[in-house]
Amino acid sequence: MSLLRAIHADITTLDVDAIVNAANSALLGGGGVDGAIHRAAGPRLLEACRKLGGCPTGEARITPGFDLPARFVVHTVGPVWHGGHANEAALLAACYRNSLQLAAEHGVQRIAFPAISTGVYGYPLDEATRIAINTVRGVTEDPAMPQEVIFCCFSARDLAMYEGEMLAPPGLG
Ligand code: AR6
Repeated sequence: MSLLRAIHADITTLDVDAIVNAANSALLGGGGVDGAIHRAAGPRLLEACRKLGGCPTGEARITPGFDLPARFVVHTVGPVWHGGHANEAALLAACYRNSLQLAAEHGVQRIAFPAISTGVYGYPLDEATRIAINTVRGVTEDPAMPQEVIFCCFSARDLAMYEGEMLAPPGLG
């Protein structure tokens, strides 16, 4: 079982083995956390992403972190919120699961996630937070998974939501 914690920070500043990018399926940059990661990693990140040829929703790809303190960036593509009946929950859970799997294959021990899909993609924060925590808890029962998973919240409101959900009994809600 990994250590899970939530912090309030800019994910581009974290000195961890891998940070996760909430990307789009082109993997060619964008706004939000994606834009911040590309700015901080430098232009070599875009070059590396071009070679990946995109990524379907729910899947993950990995690149070096280049100028970031983090050694790797795991790029995953969250679902756009369409009201909850377009497989959004399963796709969001797949983002967390596939990102952790890919990170583990690269020897990552400490990994930080942003709140995938809860910005531009419009996923309601409470539901997205529950999926993030429950999926990570389930996956990291496997000892081959990263030892420490950090939920990197970009606002005090997001941090309060994560802290509340982490204290709630697993599986409820
Ligand atoms: N560190 C940590 N979290 C951040 C940072 C940061 N530096 N900047 C923003 N966030 P979003 P999405 C938070 O919109 O909803 C992009 O254009 C933000 O407050 O970045 O998955 C992509 O290219 C929010 O909590 O990602 C896609 O087109 C969370 O990161 C699209 O947006 C996710 O918000 C993906 O949308």
